[in-house]
Amino acid sequence: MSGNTTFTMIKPDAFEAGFTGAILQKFIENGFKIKALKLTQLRKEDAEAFYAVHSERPFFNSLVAFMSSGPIVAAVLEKENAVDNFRKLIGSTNPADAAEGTVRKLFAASIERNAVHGSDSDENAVIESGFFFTHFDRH
Ligand code: IDP
Ligand code: MG
Repeated sequence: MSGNTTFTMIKPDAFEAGFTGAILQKFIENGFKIKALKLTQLRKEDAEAFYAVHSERPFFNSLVAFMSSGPIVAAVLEKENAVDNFRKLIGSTNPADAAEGTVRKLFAASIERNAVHGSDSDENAVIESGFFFTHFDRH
């Protein structure tokens, strides 16, 4: 059975460009409820930990530098089948491949600076939410 929560970040490119309000509006319009929301900034070591699964990839150092370069907005979102529905809403990792109307198609500049994060599984949604929010915050 699929879960009803996912985790997202509005990444430094989209925050810096002033797209936070428009992106949150997209989430809400598409039926996602905001369960937790936080403006914060990752330190280099936070970004390394968050993206540890990608530590062997050639883009890792650049990704960590980018993700710690400025403010981000972290959120826990609720909808049925949240992980899959949210990944459909944000579109492909590379905005050049993302479908019309998706968040990355609308707001992302490049495969690295791709505006938003979305969890890839229910298990990771829980882990990633816990990275930014305590259990209490999610209720
Ligand atoms: P996802 O965010 O769509 O789940 P992942 O493969 O998990 O994509 O990659 C995590 C993040 O790493 C991406 O969102 C993007 O910011 C960055 N990234 C992924 N692939 C590349 C690449 O080929 N070059 C540069 N950055 C990349
Ligand atoms: Mg991913």
